[in-house]
Amino acid sequence: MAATQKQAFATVNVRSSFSKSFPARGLQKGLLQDYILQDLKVPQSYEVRLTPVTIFGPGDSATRIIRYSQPVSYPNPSDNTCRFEDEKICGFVQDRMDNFDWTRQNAVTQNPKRSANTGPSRDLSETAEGYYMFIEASRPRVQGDKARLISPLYNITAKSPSYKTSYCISFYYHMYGKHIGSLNLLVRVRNIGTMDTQVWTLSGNKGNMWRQANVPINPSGPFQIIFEGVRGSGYEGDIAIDDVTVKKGDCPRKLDSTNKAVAPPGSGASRFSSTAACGPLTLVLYVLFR
Ligand SMILES: [Ca+2]
Ligand SMILES: [Ca+2]
Repeated sequence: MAATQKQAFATVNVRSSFSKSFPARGLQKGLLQDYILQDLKVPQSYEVRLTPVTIFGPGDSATRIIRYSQPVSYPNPSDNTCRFEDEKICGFVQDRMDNFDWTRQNAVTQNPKRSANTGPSRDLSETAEGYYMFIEASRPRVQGDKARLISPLYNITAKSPSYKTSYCISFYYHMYGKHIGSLNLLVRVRNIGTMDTQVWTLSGNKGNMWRQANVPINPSGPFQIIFEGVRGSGYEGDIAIDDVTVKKGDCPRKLDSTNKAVAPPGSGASRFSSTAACGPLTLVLYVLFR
């Protein structure tokens, strides 16, 4: 088949449907292509059908239902802090590809039989009502189990593929207990395919207190942040987070020896993920040519 003749049609069903065709240029085997549909305005599910068209006619169609995620106005990309006080947790969602989930809790809803000597007694606000997110290290968890919490999509517009914008991710963590594992911060950039890059990591007992981390990132396109809690060697290993801020611009210039940047976004240490989460008004259609 002549690659230059290929086209792909996307059909989008809302109440009515419309189709768009776009030339599939530069196709290579194994390379992921993406195409952004920007005229979707109804917040519901979409049925997307993709049909390759060659000089010999249309090929087999692939159809998939893509659900619209709940619009969130908070946090927004400019300056907002998620304190996890609302049960919608600012649009953060649990990863389903990991081993367990983060738990939302406050001093009132804490299990009275919870393990001593680990986890926070209150959230960052020091009130009994204030919520935080944490990973519970008690059974049935085993060493190495991971729980990921994924942020909404921060929809920045890249002016060119090489254009990068500075953001500062600030958050508070509580890592108290003799069996504390690791807390990792990943950035998932959506430009060419989807790539997860670890931008920060911390391991081990840091004492019974909330500490702040400021992590600079330079994403080259729309991005999500992911908190990954890793269960350590035993049950005294609860890890909690609170007050997450994603702010455009550089991080405040203060030295924090607990911060440990491990890799800038886009450089190595990548993990592929196929999770399909949509921004409010943009649907990214991936086309994998085989
Ligand atoms: Ca809180
Ligand atoms: Ca999970």
